[in-house]
Amino acid sequence: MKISTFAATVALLSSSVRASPAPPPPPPPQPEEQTPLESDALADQGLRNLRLFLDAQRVQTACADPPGPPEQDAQQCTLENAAVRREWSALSEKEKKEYIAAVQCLSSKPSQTPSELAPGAKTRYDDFVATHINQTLSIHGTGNFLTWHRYFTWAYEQALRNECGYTGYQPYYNWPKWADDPAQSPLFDGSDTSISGDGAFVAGRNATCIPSPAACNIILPPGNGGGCIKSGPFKDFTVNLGPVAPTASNISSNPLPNGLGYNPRCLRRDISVNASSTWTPDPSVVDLLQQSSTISDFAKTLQGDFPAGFLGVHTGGHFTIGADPGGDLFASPGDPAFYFHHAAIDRAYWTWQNLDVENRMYVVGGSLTVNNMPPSRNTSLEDVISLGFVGVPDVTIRNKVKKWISPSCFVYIAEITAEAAT
Ligand SMILES: *[C@@H]1O[C@H](CO)[C@@H](O)[C@H](O)[C@H]1NC(C)=O
Ligand SMILES: *[C@@H]1O[C@H](CO)[C@@H](O)[C@H](O)[C@H]1NC(C)=O
Ligand SMILES: *[C@@H]1O[C@H](CO)[C@@H](O)[C@H](O)[C@H]1NC(C)=O
Ligand SMILES: *[C@@H]1O[C@H](CO)[C@@H](O)[C@H](O)[C@H]1NC(C)=O
Ligand SMILES: *[C@@H]1O[C@H](CO)[C@@H](O)[C@H](O)[C@H]1NC(C)=O
Ligand SMILES: [Cu+2]
Repeated sequence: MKISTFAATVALLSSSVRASPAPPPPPPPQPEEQTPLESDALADQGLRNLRLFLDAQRVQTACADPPGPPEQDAQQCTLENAAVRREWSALSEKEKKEYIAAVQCLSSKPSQTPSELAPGAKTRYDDFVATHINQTLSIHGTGNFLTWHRYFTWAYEQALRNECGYTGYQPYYNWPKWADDPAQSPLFDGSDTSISGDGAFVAGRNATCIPSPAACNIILPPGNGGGCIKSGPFKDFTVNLGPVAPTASNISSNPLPNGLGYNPRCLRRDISVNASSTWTPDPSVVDLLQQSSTISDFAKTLQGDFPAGFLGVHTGGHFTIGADPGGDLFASPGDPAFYFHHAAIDRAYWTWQNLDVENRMYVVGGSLTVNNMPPSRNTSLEDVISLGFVGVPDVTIRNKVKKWISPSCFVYIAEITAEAAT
């Protein structure tokens, strides 16, 4: 079947309805002090729960006589030896620059994807984009969405470390903290310790309609960008793959219908205060974490219900970045910002699991097809996640739901009060 037929069911597709006004005046400066976020408090609560759970498990293991089969994973990975993923603003200037240099390194190394499968995959960075494009319609709105993206983000972190000498872990972008003004966040402020900022302003653009112009249930007005990013470390970054389902207009189309052909172009962004302030402020994340009683509820609330006019935190975060390839469901990992957003998605999943460790560890919900269209069997813990030419071993979902398992052994720490030392 053609991608475009499927893509019609995937509501990141959208288009144009209204002409945009001139860009608004610059926003007032952010207050220096921020009140603690309730969503961060829930993450901390989750971490305390996890510690208690692991301590209890350790006691049980120690008391077992004769010892039962060793809980190998728990022994290999503890809270003490887990990797710590931090918010970008908690990294020092040196750590930020090391991360940025590693991404640039990955995007200068040769691809491992056979060129007959993806002629547009030129770099190691592109191997990740190609895999995501290739599997888009079996990893979104499906039961493996959370675990697939957990493994994908981990694999990227490993490539930065093992192939490009990065010594830290994948940082995340804490949506609510910057929801009022993402372009002023340390991640997107355009400085040399950011991952570059907004695109150049392109006038005369239409709003984005979701799920489609015919069903304009959610309207996202154009932001202050839309064009190529103007400054910062990724100013000269080249996007090679896609588009497949672009929401930005005026992008040269890919030579191949599957989006895997070679289509070099600039990285464009359209940072959207409308998307972030409407869909990712603290109460939205708190609701997601507190009101989702099952894994299916959680995944559904996270990914939105477009016919009902609900964009959700996941798509809201993608459209906070926007433009090309950020606003393209298939090609979005072509913007390095993707991994910060998806680390935050994974942190939300991790937090939700930790809020009820015993009941939320080995659960999976959803089917094999996008929003179960056409109907398919339910996802199973034994289903395999394969990341193609990203080059990591195939794993079962069972292996990824348990987050402290080796090799993906990590915790998220907010460090909301940490002062970034330089
Ligand atoms: C795309 O997926 C197919 C089916 O799983 C696989 O055979 C192929 O190698 C993949 N291509 C890329 C570029 O990963
Ligand atoms: C905006 O939408 C109008 C009406 O659908 C269309 O004619 C026009 O080409 C669009 N403009 C852009 C820049 O996409
Ligand atoms: C569209 O792209 C062309 C060529 O890159 C450029 O000259 C033109 O200004 C762009 N128009 C808009 C509305 O972005
Ligand atoms: C976002 O844009 C929509 C559509 O233009 C508008 O109705 C809404 O008020 C905007 N929200 C914010 C917070 O700017
Ligand atoms: C999938 O799981 C749901 C929820 O547990 C259940 O209601 C449904 O019948 C299952 N579907 C199939 C095809 O087994
Ligand atoms: Cu994705």
